[in-house]
Amino acid sequence: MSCVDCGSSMSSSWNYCHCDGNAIGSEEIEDDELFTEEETHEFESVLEKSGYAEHMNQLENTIDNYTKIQIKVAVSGSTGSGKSSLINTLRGLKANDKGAAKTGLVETTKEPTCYLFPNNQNFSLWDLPGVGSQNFPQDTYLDKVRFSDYDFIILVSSSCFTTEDAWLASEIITRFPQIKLFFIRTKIDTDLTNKEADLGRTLTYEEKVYEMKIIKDDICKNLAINGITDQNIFLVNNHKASEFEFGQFTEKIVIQVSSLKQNAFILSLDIQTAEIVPFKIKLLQKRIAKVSKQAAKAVVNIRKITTTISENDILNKEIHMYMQQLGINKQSVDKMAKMYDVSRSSNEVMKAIAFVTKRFEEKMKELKDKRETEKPSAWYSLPFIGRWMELRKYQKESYMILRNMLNACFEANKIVFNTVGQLLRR
Ligand SMILES: Nc1nc2c(ncn2[C@@H]2O[C@H](COP(=O)(O)OP(=O)(O)OP(=O)(O)O)[C@@H](O)[C@H]2O)c(=O)[nH]1
Ligand SMILES: [Mg+2]
Repeated sequence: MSCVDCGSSMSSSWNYCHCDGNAIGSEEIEDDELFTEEETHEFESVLEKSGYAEHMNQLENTIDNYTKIQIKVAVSGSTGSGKSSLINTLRGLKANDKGAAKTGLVETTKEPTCYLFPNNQNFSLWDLPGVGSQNFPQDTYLDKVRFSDYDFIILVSSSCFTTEDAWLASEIITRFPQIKLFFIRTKIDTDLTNKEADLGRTLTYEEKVYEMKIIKDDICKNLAINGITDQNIFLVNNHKASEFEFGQFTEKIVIQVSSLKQNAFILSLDIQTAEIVPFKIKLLQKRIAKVSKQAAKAVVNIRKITTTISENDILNKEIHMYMQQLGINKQSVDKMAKMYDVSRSSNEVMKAIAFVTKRFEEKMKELKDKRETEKPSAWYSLPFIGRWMELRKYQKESYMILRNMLNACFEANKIVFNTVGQLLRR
């Protein structure tokens, strides 16, 4: 894989590239991130027009608008190819988890079934029966599944492309050229195990890479026969997202999904891959300026209207989002261990989580004590320049807390990843 910032290739997908792009930074806050004079004027006129509570609601909606964007993904392919298993892995679930898609050796997906992402109900994955299955014959397939409704389509196969797969791929490309198509070849683990059984020995790393190349070349050749070139093809093991090309697959979706939906996709994915985490960090970092402005607005108003969201609520919610997005809590670590099939949390991981939690409690307590001892904001009675400067002062305080906490979560995330990486290499 290569770094999203510097482009250099990384030897292991379980370590971050330590180029400057990934660093969150701890120096002074850039002036263009702080309240401008115009924004202060705007804030005042909005307060007059819609009132404080309404304005805070609107702000929250704007900051979290990624959860309002609809993303619909179709997953199709022949019976037993691993569609439902792939959907589970993308949703960060194992087949025996609550709410997971049913998987099995006999035909299980008979009707299109919708699965929502746990932290974004507007992001849906559709498990579609394959072409030629009982209720979905080839001649009515396209009318029945209505591919035009989807943002992208994933075609799953577990062996050589069937004639139905090839037909479907060329129909999609001809009829819906605007929709991105991804080809997923599952069960690579089984192919390699079979090869080892044939040879009567374990394959070396280089031999595995060579076998994977043969499989990929074969898919390319089959697609090319049907006039399909230059496609997104990824080889995966649905049971272990850490193996083969699962991470590259998620990264490619991020790159190819329209920019409007990109943020929604990144923040909704509840699976930690080394490819996705740097995207998550960049997005969370970008939110700091907006969220710290919201927090500052809460401070200057809190003594006027007490029924609405406070500075403390805003920071609390945002920092919990960092922890959830970067997997810094016991629940996420357990989930990651389960997904990657490694023994549960090492001491080092637990220490990293405890460190973040402790720092979070300390920071919030410091802020609470500060607010309790300082004079109530006389914001409304200050001259304009005073109101502007006060907003900036409060914003800087929450900005520093958020940046500090994002840094702490980033460091803890590196420890989690490196630990999982080491366990996987054993
Ligand atoms: N080893 C291995 N087994 C897999 C993989 N993907 C799926 N399986 C297994 O293959 C079987 C079929 O997987 P499903 O996900 O149910 O396949 P499907 O395409 O949804 O099947 P239908 O719903 O019947 O069309 C299950 O036993 C899975 O555990 C994989 O990448 N590797
Ligand atoms: Mg299924």
